[in-house]
Amino acid sequence: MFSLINPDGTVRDRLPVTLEEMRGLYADMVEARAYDHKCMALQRQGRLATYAPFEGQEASQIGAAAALRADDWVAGTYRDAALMWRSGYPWRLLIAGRTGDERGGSPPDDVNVLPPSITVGGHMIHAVGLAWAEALKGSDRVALTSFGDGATSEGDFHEAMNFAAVYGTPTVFLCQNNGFAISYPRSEQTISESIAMKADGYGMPGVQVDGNDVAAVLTVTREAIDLARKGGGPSLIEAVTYRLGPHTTADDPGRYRDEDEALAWRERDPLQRVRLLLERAGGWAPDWQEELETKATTRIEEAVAEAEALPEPNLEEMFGRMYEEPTGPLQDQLDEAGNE
Ligand SMILES: Cc1ncc(C[n+]2csc(CCOP(=O)(O)OP(=O)(O)O)c2C)c(N)n1
Repeated sequence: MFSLINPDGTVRDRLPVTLEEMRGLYADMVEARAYDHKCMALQRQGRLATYAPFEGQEASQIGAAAALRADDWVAGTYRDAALMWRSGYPWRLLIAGRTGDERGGSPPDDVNVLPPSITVGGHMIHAVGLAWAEALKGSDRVALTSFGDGATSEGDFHEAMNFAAVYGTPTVFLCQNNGFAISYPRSEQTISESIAMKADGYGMPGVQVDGNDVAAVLTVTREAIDLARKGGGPSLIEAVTYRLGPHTTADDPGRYRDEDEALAWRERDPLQRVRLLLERAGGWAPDWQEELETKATTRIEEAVAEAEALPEPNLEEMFGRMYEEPTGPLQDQLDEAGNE
């Protein structure tokens, strides 16, 4: 498994970024965690619908996003808010989406990030299509698709991987292996020794990386993107990480996993190791931490206020996002809803 930063903050090899860039990645992870904690609290207050926390997976998401170009495509899941935000999707729309507001699913036109996929695996196909379209148009954009370990047992994973490999589409498959698909452990999900090795069967490179190591994730994602951008086709990355929280706010992980395991993974916290690294390099101080947390909280609070201040959506907005022109059955449903 490829890694660069040890849990104690010592470094194994040359880092792919400067100290200042590492401070930036750390700041992003702090902001992402602030968002995650805030959303858990909002859901408990009844202000958000079900929420899927990503605590513990910040390095996988921020590291991968940092390797992308602003105009590349991103197709992720309900658990990928940090990846999506770092790729341009505003917090306020992610929050709005979680309140059930359809407008949360429409990012600004210049943001090439799809709304989060709730359908496990379905968006991998979209990412392959986007990448193929870019290749056919002669652009050098790539598409990165992120998904969980459980999603690799979906038919869509096979179809997407096979098509991408056969047509050499510039797609980067990022599997965040966080140990579980709801209550189903990774060891029972697939008997393959690793998820990365599944790449062999499709004829593409596969790499396993420490998903709690932001520098390592950035390095392997950058390599996969460089390869795709210069016409070398798709790759599969398995970022080995752990979901510290529940599957969603509707889940109780105490029923299917030993909480000592979660505690052990807290020792491998992706933020802590970068903090320790920065501290060793003279790039961290308690007042800077405080400043980061204050800034992050302010930004998230502003995003919540903006999402909650959106005027009530109208019925047309609920129906109008799927097709250019409404289909007959959709129009009937709209008419019926309007008459209620
Ligand atoms: C096609 C499909 N089947 C089942 C579900 C219900 N479901 C939601 S999340 C989930 C588990 C996904 O696990 P994994 O891919 O490992 O991602 P994680 O939630 O751990 O990030 C399932 C089965 C769904 N949303 N879509």
